[in-house]
Amino acid sequence: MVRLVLVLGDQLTPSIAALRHADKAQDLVVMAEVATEARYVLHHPKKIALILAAMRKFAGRLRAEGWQVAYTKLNDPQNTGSIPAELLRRASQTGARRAVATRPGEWRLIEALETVPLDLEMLEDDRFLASHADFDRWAEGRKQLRMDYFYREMRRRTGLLMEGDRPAGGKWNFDRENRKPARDDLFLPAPLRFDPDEPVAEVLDLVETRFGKNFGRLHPFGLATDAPQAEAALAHFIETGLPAFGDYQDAMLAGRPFLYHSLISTYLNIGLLDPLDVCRRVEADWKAGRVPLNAAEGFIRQIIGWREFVRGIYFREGPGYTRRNALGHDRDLPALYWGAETGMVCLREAVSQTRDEAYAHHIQRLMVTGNFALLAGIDPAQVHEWYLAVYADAFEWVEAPNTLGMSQFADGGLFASKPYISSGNYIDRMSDYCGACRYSVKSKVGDDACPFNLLYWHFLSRHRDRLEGNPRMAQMYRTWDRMDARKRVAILEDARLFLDRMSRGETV
Ligand code: FAD
Ligand code: DLZ
Ligand code: SF4
Repeated sequence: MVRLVLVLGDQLTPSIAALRHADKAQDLVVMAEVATEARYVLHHPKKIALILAAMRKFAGRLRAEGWQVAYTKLNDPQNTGSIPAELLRRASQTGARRAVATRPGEWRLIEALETVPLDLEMLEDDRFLASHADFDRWAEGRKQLRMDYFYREMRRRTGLLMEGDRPAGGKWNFDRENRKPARDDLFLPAPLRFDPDEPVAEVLDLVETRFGKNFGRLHPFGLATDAPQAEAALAHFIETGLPAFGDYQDAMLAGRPFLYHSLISTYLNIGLLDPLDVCRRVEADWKAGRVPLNAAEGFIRQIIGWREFVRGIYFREGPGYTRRNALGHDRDLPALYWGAETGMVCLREAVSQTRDEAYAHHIQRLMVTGNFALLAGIDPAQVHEWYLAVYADAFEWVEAPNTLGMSQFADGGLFASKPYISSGNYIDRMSDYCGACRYSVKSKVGDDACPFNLLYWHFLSRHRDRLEGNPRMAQMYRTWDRMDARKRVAILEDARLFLDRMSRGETV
């Protein structure tokens, strides 16, 4: 009897587990564009368009390879609006009682599928280097979960950048060489863009009509929507961006959203590129002398280290992870995150490019939007929803640990040894934002003081009980304690006034 094979919008890999275990001759692939997936957060229109366009092209590819595909378009009058209901509709149409799926990347959907009254086999998503069991084995019994040690295991296991059992170049990590601020006279490569072809243009019209009011600009749309395009984007990055990736990984420049970043997270996360294959290509370029070791190592670490590590955390911690709020933060996310006016140039830059591109690079996410939310005490659940909605690469397995764990310390430091906070000084060092800002990064107190400077001390002061015992924070508390007592009072008062103004909806 026919069996249904569910393929989701971020499972667009021909060798995905469910397809590998299916029989082309008799099974029916089920793919569905559904309102619940588009609406569980208010996704950026570019993200919705990318996923729907890539799904349609992938279904076409499967058909060309001989699969039977039952594909539901979003505006199909028969569309039931959710993945479980679409599976059931196809089951009743075909008489199928059995289905096979690859485990989704969000607990929400895993739990929804578990309630479907079909004999549904859920296979592990093995497009990753570390299985859930591998990660749990590694994590078991460790007092602290630190990415660095996990990463070494991944290097040993894959043999990437290894010389025998030693790391190439004698060091596991070249991060110290990766912290150059960018200068605006640098030659910056432009990412490869793709003109919308017919299926993409059709989806863009649909998304404009249905989701045009969501935060984010749909046009111009130049993302890759199939594997050959994603391959071309990767090849372009390796040639033009990778050699300087390491040096300028943490840099930020106004009006230059991409710098030397790869922009491949979205393609990896929806299955158009394979992570190990990407890393092998980068390693080959290093071996051929086209790319320096600090660039190759820095890049490979993000993929076989951070990407695998955060996924391990998400699935190990279970569905409750997204509700954590260890610091008890409860302020509402200010309207400036949705594009309302702000005098803070760093935030204006990060948010406006997010609106235009559904993209911001790591340091903008961590040290600008994330840092500000943490210092200002924003409810982490609202911060999490924002990141999940606005970035094209956002799926909960990767977004939640980055946002709630790394950026907001909402899990109490499960894998971050201290909160990622900084005053305006760090942003000034790594960017060209502060010169054009209405606030002064050099002022520590007063009306023109950079809000990051005020809020930095406010954060440390209000969380003293929890944080001062942390050896990595001791120096910060010593500096605070040495400050003139009147200055400390003035800083805290100015920070409080700033937060009150922001919460009243005034432009800050
Ligand atoms: P590059 O800078 O070129 O890096 C290369 C690749 O390494 C990326 O494509 C990505 O696959 C991987 N990578 C780098 N850092 C991380 C990381 N911390 N975790 C996982 N993979 C990483 N990444 C997502 O893919 N989806 C998210 O929803 C997401 N949310 C984030 C939220 C916050 C608050 C923070 C601080 C980081 C988040 N990241 C997320 C990680 C990182 O910011 C993005 O992967 C990166 O900016 C994507 O751009 P890129 O492809 O140009 O990356
Ligand atoms: C994000 C997304 C969107 C917007 N739309 C769909 C869809 O219509 N159909 C689908 O199968 N998947 C979609 N997705 C991706 C899912 O939300 C994703 O598979 C889950 O969040 C698990 O990672
Ligand atoms: Fe951001 Fe402060 Fe610099 Fe302004 S002065 S851009 S608020 S860090």
